[in-house]
Amino acid sequence: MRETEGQGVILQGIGGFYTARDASGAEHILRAQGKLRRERMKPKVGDRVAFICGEGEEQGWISRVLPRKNALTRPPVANIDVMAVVVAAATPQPDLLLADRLMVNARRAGIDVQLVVNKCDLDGEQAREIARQYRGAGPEPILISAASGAGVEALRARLSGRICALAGQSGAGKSTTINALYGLDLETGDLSRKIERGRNTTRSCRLIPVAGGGMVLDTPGFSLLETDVFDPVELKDSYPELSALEGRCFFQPCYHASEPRCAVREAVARGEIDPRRHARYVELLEEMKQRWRDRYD
Ligand SMILES: Nc1nc2c(ncn2[C@@H]2O[C@H](COP(=O)(O)OP(=O)(O)OP(=O)(O)O)[C@@H](O)[C@H]2O)c(=O)[nH]1
Ligand SMILES: [Mg+2]
Ligand SMILES: [Zn+2]
Repeated sequence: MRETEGQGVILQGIGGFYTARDASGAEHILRAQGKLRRERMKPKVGDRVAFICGEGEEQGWISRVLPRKNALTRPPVANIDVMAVVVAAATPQPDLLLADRLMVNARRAGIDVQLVVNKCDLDGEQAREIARQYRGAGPEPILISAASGAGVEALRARLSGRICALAGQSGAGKSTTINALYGLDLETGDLSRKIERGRNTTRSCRLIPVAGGGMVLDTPGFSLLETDVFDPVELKDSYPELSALEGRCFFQPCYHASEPRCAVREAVARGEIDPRRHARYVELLEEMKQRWRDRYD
């Protein structure tokens, strides 16, 4: 039997079936070869893969996952240039600790982070308040209303030509934002329906090629997220506004939590770093210390 070999990017993976798009734009339905499963190499959306298709066969096989630039477990995606962390100004109440966790995981994976505050039409004051908390914490937050279109142009410019994943709480408006950005028609759902069904409207990750050579990745929201386990002293390295003061504390290394003569705590006291963002950092730090101690249990 003749076989053809190809390479492509995984757009979606559901129930062990993957859709990959090759350079010509053709899509292929693939399954993972047994050897990948034995190696516990589970392909992720965004992976570049090599595949084999038997002549006349509808479905091919993924033979190899090409080296990854980066990868995340939640959401389970690979080779992302930028992660847009989407929070709603209202409805649902923004969970900024969840947003911080997403940012930490992305930064540790070497992925750029862009905070997007959506639903500004519902509560503009709250949206600006959230943006203030992230002063110095990476690029300026982008405030949008996916419903009215306000700010969407600025976000489109920021994501242009890159592979961008939107991640965040269920109901924050990730799918609605992608629809507004690119004139698409992804399924969206109001909060009462989500609660009724007890789950997300978007149920799997999906990578969508868009005009201008970029790709956008819609992900299911979640309400709980654990940060990966790592040495707690590294946590501060994922907070740009803390890293900016690195080396200026009396104690070295400094956790920037309760140490005396800590440059970060002094910046918080002067109002240069937001106290709520710092308090959430301390909360994650305590959690990470606990999990680091328990890591062999
Ligand atoms: N008022 C207002 N409502 C919005 C806005 N953006 C989204 N919504 C609404 O918020 C609800 C949730 O939007 P979705 O796009 O489904 O949210 P999601 O983040 O994709 O949710 P999951 O797929 O469950 O993770 C829908 O009813 C949207 O119409 C906005 O800017 N303003
Ligand atoms: Mg969605
Ligand atoms: Zn310090």
